Amino acid sequence: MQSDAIHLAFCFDRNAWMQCGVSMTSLLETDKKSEYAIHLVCPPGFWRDVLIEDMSKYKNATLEFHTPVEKDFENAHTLRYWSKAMFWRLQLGNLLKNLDYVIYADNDILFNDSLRPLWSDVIKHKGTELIWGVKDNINCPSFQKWFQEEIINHIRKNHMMLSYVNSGFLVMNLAQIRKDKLYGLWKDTANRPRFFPDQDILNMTCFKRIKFLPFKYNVTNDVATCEEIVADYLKFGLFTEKEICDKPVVLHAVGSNKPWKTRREFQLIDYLFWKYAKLTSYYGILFQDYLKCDYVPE
Ligand SMILES: [Mn+2]
Repeated sequence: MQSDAIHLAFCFDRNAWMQCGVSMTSLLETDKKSEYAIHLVCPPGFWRDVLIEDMSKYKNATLEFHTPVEKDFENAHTLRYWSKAMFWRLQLGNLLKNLDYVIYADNDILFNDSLRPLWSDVIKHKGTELIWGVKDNINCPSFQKWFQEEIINHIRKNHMMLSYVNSGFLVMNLAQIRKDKLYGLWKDTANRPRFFPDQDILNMTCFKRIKFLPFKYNVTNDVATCEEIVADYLKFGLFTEKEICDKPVVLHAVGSNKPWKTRREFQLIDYLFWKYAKLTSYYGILFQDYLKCDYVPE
């Protein structure tokens, strides 16, 4: 592996290892030239062997497994369909002690272009921002109407309007996170009830020390179905029209409408998910589960 490898991390428990495999497949099928050092934070289990075997055909990538310290988030607050694995991203500074930066991606992300340009920006960057991320659609009034007033008040109260980022795709400045000893704070406050647990923690503790990424690094599935959100993005200056129309690098299936469990007319993200799922050794299991699912969005 060349020293200029792009360092990328995923975190998952036994419920999401197949989705992580599909996400990695999408990246390595899309970019066969760049070298990737992929860090997988997950408990030990048979999935490690399956992923190693499946990914062995990609000579431009190495996989390294890291076991999360699960007890640190045993009492952490979760809600909706989220698992405690969402907090493991907060451990990357400790687990990847030799790295100054890492790109973190959720398992519900599909890649549509190389991460090389982003990583080139990362390695020449001199700033002390703690995280880099894309502004979240929660910043948009037309999106907020779907949430309880409480969430909006919570964001307003914490002065996060128009600067709240989505935590599904991040560049993390691990050196600065270690230097500022943020892990202790993150761990100790994770048991407090929050609307978007790990995402709120990151936004509140990194506030004003966040570098905003272009929209193409976190294109959420609601953009394809809700034109009000796009109108708000432009109206409130979150993104320019050109940014919104740029070729997506990262597509993110936010909310409960996941490509592997939602019966609906296909969007680009669903197409990409099944296109790459088909190249994995567990496609049959994914597709059987999909046929059994009965979730149809309104
Ligand atoms: Mn996600």
